[in-house]
Amino acid sequence: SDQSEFDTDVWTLTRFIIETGRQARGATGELTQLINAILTAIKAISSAVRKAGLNHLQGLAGSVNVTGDDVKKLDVLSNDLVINMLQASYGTCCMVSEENKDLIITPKDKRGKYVVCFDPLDGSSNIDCLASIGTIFAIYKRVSEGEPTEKDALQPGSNIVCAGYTLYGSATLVALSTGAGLHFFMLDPAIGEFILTEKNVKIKPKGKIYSLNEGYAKYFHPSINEYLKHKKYPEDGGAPYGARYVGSMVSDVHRTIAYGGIFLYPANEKSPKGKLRLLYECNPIAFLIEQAGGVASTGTQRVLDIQPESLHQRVPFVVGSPDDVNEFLTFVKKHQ
Ligand code: AMP
Ligand code: P6P
Repeated sequence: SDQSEFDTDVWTLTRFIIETGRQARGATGELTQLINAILTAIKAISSAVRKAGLNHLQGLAGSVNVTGDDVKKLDVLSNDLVINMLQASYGTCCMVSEENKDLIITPKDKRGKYVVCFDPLDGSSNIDCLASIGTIFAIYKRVSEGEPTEKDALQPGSNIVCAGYTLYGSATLVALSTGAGLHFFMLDPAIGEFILTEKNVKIKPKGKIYSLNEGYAKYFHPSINEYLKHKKYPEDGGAPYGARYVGSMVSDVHRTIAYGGIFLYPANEKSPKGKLRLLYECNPIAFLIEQAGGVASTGTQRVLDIQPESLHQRVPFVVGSPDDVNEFLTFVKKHQ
């Protein structure tokens, strides 16, 4: 059994958020309650993801499991969990989910002042091969009065109050920021709490890894292929970069923050705006990367400055170590 000493003064994420809430003058506790509701959904998703293999086997027998219950696909189950936990927190007026085409309006009697944009299970195409998947969220204060509208959700990422991602990997990790640094927490299943493992995480100024799907090379803008050539055959005789690509953005982004380097999902001829969605993939990740001292760009502008026009709009996305992203931007400029 685990012989490590039991920490009787453990810093859980719940305690951390209560602490930062106490330091926020005039805070009523509504945001604290909302963040803790998201964490409840994330713990439940983590449990479901860990059992997915079994459910999936049951799922093979069609859409019902061996006991005749409907086997909800993991991404639908995750979506329902987030929506239900958030609405039950009385902290939201509306939400945007990758799984829902339209704005999700919170029932009148449960409304609060926050808007949450989330991807309940990003990378779900990787579930069946057991590659890591994640949950991503961004929280804003509503800007409208009365009935919530899309305007409440179509805010630039620079208005984010809190954002985070969860990585259901070899362990379950939450990366979170309320605008005062990026912090990592690991789930301790023994007590069902996320434990603070790293405060004020900072990304390296420059890394040695590039990460993108080179299968689209045929369709990339010349600036991308020129940049990649420079990474593989450095003219200055330096060592080439390593390549890593999981195909699950939270995994690729978390590795980029942990080890340094650059992650790109650029536009290509087949996807002229790229693939990743601004509201619930790019903005939260851009906010977190900047909190870690990194850079998040579309290639032509800072992601957090974009004024969104539609709930599911896509943008080209390049994030990572400042020296790496800025070097990439010089290749874009050369071609403009
Ligand atoms: P509230 O009254 O709980 O909705 O909080 C009002 C504002 O205080 C929020 O929009 C945040 O800017 C800040 N705040 C509240 N709770 C927290 C927290 N737990 N951590 C960081 N900032 C917080
Ligand atoms: P591609 C997963 O489906 C996802 O939305 C992101 O998590 C990931 O970065 C991207 O798509 C992978 O897309 O085109 O490389 O398979």
